[in-house]
Amino acid sequence: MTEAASRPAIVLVQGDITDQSVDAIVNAANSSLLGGGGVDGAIHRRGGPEILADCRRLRASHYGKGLPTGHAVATTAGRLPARWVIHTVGPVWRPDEDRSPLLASCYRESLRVAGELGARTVAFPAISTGICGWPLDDGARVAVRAVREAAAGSVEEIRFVLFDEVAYRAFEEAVAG
Ligand code: AR6
Repeated sequence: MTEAASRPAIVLVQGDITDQSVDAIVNAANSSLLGGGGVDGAIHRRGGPEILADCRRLRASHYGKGLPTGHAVATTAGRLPARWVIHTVGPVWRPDEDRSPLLASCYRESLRVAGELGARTVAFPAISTGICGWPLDDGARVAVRAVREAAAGSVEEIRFVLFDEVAYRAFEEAVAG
């Protein structure tokens, strides 16, 4: 599904983000940058040790205390069919607190980094909707609104890669709504 506009096209794909041939793949990381489960685990497994080596260098330099929630930083994509992985840290969902500005910031900051790199195609997972527990429908709405409002620089295509049909449908509704 493609959205025609002067803004970057929003494309929805059901599948595994590590299969995507794009300039930049966004990783739903944690602040340690040293790997984890979900998308993070899949990206490091498939991308190989070069990604972790870059992450360790970031921890040893600019991000000694880790990458804060809502921020984004790029590394090599190792053996993935992409040029860069952009790591961002999604907020854990809390029923008693609206943390959606932090989730929106993940998308906005990732696009800012992608634009600085000159990336034209960027693949996003549904950040925070797995281990972080964010309800899928709301996570999809925040994601779509954030990328529509963000400055995208060189980015021509924003591809949301949804792992299953439920996630795909949630994003389809968010794009339509
Ligand atoms: N391709 C596309 N989407 C995927 C894939 C994949 N290979 N694998 C899972 N998803 P999650 P989070 C979907 O848990 O909630 C890690 O331990 C999944 O179904 O990967 O942001 C990190 O280190 C869900 O819809 O990320 C952090 O500690 C979405 O991707 C923490 O998990 C996000 O699920 C981040 O949690």
